Amino acid sequence: MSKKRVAYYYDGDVGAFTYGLGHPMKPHRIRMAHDLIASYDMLDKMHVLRPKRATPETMTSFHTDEYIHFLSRVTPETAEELTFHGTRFLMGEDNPAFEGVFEFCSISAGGSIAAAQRLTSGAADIAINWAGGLHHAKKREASGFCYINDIVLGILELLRTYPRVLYIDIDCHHGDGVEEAFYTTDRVMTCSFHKFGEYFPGTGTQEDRGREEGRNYTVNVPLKDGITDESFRNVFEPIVSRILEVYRPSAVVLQCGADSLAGDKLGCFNITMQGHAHCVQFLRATNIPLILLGGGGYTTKNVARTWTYETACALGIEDDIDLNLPWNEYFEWFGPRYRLEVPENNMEDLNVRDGSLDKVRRTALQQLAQIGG
Ligand code: VJV
Ligand code: CA
Ligand code: ZN
Repeated sequence: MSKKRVAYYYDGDVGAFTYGLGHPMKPHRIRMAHDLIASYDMLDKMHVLRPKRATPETMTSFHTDEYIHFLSRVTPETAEELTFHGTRFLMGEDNPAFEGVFEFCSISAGGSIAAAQRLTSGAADIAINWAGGLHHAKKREASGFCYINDIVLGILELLRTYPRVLYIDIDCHHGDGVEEAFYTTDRVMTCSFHKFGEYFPGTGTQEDRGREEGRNYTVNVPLKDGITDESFRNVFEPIVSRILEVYRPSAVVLQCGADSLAGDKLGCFNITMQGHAHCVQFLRATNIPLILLGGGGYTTKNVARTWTYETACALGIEDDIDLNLPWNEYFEWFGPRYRLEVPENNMEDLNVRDGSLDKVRRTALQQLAQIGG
């Protein structure tokens, strides 16, 4: 099945929100990606939809009433008072109470919930929300640039129809918020690939593999600096293939955090645009209903490039794409080469030097052998 029905969720307001001067998270990159997607004439090849904003009530299917009540009211002016001087809800430098923070969250969450509904209704094979993927947000607090966990909300929506959902997270950081939400259930398997060792948020060892009914349904793949396309593929493909065999998910949610790309401002991996997009191609080829979400990504022009290319992969038109960028609103940002590429650099791959990559893969596959079926 080569042609797929793709639903693409985008709200034209999202690019105007700002976390504040100097903050690495820039919602503007979503608009840059959208403009590039438009300039490649991809919009008329998919259903382009503006998501309904998520309401406070829908958000409380995961978050506490108290936290949502707080978030829906907080402003830059009232933050000090409403957080009891920064002692509650984990608002601070990583998670500032910026102007319009709740509206931003409701766009992000609204997109992921709508994407889930588009799959369960059978109206799409693949649904995309580049404004989603905010995997650190917790039930009762913000964390790591994330306030509302749109991923958990989207998965909960999928679980109303599907028996089993697979969540895969290729952001450079550990997908701790999603892992925690489904740690004790076998109806969601979570699998995060991430940098581990003196790195935010500090969780995600292979010892953490779920509890009770969820035992073995949490898969962590801790990695070291400098992982290349080849090394990444050497863990991603065998682990995800085995998961698909033993778990047989009804739907897959892929968090496409772009801070795993080479040259990212906060990331430390050496993955190219093609290597990153290979994960999308690999999951698309399984013919399982698929949601693609954004996430991290701090070298904004590379984020825009990669999410554009991954949109083309969802459509199955990546081989027809001209890697010389077409004229677009932000063309000058993409110099000096003006190409759709994120090349690798010369950093050392610390995962192969000491055989840690093989060890991590072996441990993950051993864990998956414990799953009956
Ligand atoms: O490492 C941390 C936490 C600190 C305390 C807060 N200071 C600001 C930084 C160190 C321990 N936080 C990480 C959070 C990373 C979140 C990643 C999110 C995702 O990609 O996984 C999904 C969207 C961190 N790393 C870098 C920064 N914070 C950082 C925050 C800033 C900043 C520079 C760096 C906030 C404001 C400003 N500069 C002006
Ligand atoms: Ca990850
Ligand atoms: Zn990240």
